[in-house]
Amino acid sequence: MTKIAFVTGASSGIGYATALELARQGYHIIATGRRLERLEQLTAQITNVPVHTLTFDVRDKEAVQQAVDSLPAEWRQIDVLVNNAGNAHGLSSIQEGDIADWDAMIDINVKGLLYVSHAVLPLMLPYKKGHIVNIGSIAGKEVYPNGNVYCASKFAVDALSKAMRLDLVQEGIKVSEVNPGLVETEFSEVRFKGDSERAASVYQGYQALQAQDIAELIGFIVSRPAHVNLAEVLVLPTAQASATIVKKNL
Ligand code: NDP
Ligand code: 8X3
Repeated sequence: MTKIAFVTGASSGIGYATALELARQGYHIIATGRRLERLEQLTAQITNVPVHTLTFDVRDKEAVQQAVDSLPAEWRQIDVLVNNAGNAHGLSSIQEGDIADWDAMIDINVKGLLYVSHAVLPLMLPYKKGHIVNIGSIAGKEVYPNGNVYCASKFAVDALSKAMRLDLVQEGIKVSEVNPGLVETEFSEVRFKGDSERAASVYQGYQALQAQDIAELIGFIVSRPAHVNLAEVLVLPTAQASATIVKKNL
């Protein structure tokens, strides 16, 4: 029987690796992001199952709805939604923060997750089954200096994941939350606005998690038996003990 996974932020990092991992498990993949060329690169790598790409900005609620409405009939019974699209923008104290960065983080990480869930849920509810996996962060469990609004956005993802689990339990839909620590992706490139040297320094002196580590965890979560829900997982590099304590050999 066909299984379909809808992955946001599949053009990079955790989302890209997750799309590959779920394809490996036999899921037909709906891969979404803004960068079409990256989604085409992903599609070219997946040869065992069909891939359907959708390009939209999760901040644009009409575009999100139009993209989901555009799905052909054979792509409309969605089994798994991975709400992964998101980023940090800047790392500044609250008094020096850039309002445009704050808007981006709240609009993408919080409102974008809501818009996508709102559009996709009607494609799950009639079947009384389905699985939503929200990508939170250790930043949604602990605040750290200068993390303020990014942390707030991920605390919101934590609250929404718990709330979605409460609201959807009677509908037979599982909600899981994966909270990674430091994962080496384009995350820091985006946070530091293309400053590659600063971005690379975040991952120096220890073995950071790789996108594949998170993808395998998501693959494990969605492959549990129907009666098992791994509701929340905090996954850290071995060298990381908290949001601020990392054992580095520099
Ligand atoms: P990347 O920067 O590598 O990937 C981010 C993905 O999100 C891209 O595919 C990007 O696609 C998509 N995205 C960003 N903004 C938008 C938007 N406005 N509309 C649609 N898609 C968007 O970072 P990661 O893979 O590391 O991040 C994935 C998730 O993991 C995020 O939610 C992040 O907060 C979380 N996370 C990351 C950690 C880390 O250390 N890396 C740790 C904990 C959580 P495109 O640009 O093509 O639109
Ligand atoms: C990303 C991990 O510690 O940079 O959510 O906030 S961290």
